Amino acid sequence: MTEHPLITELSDGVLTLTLNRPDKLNSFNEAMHMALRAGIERAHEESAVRAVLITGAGRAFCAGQDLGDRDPRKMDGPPDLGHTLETFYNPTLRLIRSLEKPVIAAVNGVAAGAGANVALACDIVLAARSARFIQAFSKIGLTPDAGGSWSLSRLVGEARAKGLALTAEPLPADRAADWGLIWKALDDDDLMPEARAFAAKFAAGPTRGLGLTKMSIQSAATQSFSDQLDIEAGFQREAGRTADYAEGVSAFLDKRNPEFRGQ
Ligand code: LHQ
Repeated sequence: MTEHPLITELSDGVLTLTLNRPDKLNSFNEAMHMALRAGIERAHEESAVRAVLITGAGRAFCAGQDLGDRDPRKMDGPPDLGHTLETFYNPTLRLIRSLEKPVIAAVNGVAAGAGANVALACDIVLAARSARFIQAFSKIGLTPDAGGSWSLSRLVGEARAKGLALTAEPLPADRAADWGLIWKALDDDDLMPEARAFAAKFAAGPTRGLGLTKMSIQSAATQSFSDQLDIEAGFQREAGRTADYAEGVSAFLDKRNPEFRGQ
């Protein structure tokens, strides 16, 4: 029996999506692409989902595109890889960025090519110390995709972005954290417990406020200071009308822990 390429589990508000092609280091084939997209779409649609956790089965997070699926020797002419990106990667990446809920990547092992950049599109990236990030594209004559050129240059600046992309040198998780590419590197055994704890905390948090926080930080990069002040005011107006804001302030004044309901 063929294993499903994505293991999906919803528990206590956390939707966990585990890339599940361990023999191929969880590289993307079409079935895995479509399953991951369906998982993120579900997170958009269901209010019961209040946080998403993406990780990989086995020893890798994801080795990018399954290169066996895109073997030029088995094709009549040159492939249209732009079509592959437009059809499979880009819609999913846009769904991750536009999801108004936190998305955590638990990078359990190597993350290469588009696999690294799917992780970097997430909101909180945690990585096992043994994991490494490889912008593998230049090794096979390609150029960063899956948002990598955008994410790398914003997260670590042009010099490091170019260094990573042009050399394809593996970046160990600790250095990725030191450089600000990811949120945290953790001992391997601590990765999943800590990632689940993060996800659980978000899932029990003020969902609308967290979603607006994500949108606010994302919008800031392309706004003037003055325009961003207006955006903040609009978002805060909306956050201030939520039941979770009322609960947060009441709990503070009553000196108790808040019980957010994601409303
Ligand atoms: C793989 C893969 C893989 C298939 C490991 N495919 N089998 C977008 C649009 C369209 C087309 C092209 O691409 C893109 C975006 C991209 O993602 S381009 C970049 C694609 N990814 C890569 O170039 C990375 C290729 N993989 C590697 O360099 C190594 O496997 C890494 C450094 C990730 C891990 O190295 P090792 O730990 O030494 O493992 P391994 O190489 O022995 O791999 C284990 C198995 O996984 C092996 O299969 P086998 O049957 O021999 O056990 C690999 O063939 C398979 N595998 N990556 N992307």
